[in-house]
Amino acid sequence: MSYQLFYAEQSAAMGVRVVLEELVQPYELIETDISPNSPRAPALLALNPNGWVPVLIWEKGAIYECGAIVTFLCDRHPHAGLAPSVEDAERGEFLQWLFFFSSSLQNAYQMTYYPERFCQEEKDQGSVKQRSLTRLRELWQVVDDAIGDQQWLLGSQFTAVDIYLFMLTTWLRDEHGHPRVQEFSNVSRIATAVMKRPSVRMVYSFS
Ligand SMILES: N[C@@H](CCC(=O)N[C@@H](CS)C(=O)NCC(=O)O)C(=O)O
Repeated sequence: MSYQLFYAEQSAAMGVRVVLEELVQPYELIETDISPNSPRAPALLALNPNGWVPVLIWEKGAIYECGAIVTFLCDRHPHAGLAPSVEDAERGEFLQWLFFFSSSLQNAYQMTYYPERFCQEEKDQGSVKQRSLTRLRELWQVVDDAIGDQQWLLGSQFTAVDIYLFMLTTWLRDEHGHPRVQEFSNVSRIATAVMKRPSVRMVYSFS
């Protein structure tokens, strides 16, 4: 059975799709509308009551949470070397970045996009937005400093966390007051390298 992926353009499901491409696994996309004022598809809600993508369906069930899905896929298909194995010294760092991206960085993005979800009073939205923009910059700086002059986030081995990093850089938007990726030269270098991969060019429709 091929995988099925609840999917929307510009969402975290794109990163999962790149991972599936890199793993050369068959999959089917279930395109779904996640725009703020649209109702969520009942089939999506049945699997993820939060109404978010990505959700991955596999032969024995379905899972949500992007970081979990990425780990699950890399571990199921270790031949591609997209994740250090549990015995490898880099395994801990791999998990660290995956969790940092999916909890801290992704959350900071959410707060800049949807400040109304993070405060009770409308008057506080501007303050939430300002603080989260600062936070987003601080968090990217942490990643940039950690990379230093390494080739990839984990050093010399390209892994799924580099794909995740790339995906997150595509969410930077001038209209939201986000920093430009070029402000973080090490992040930018890795994002540019990831962008050249055939899997990424296909999923993100770069020519
Ligand atoms: N923590 C979740 C967050 C998923 C998430 O926020 N997905 C976004 C797209 S990137 C979404 O479905 N948004 C719709 C909404 O917030 O209503 C994960 O990492 O999978």
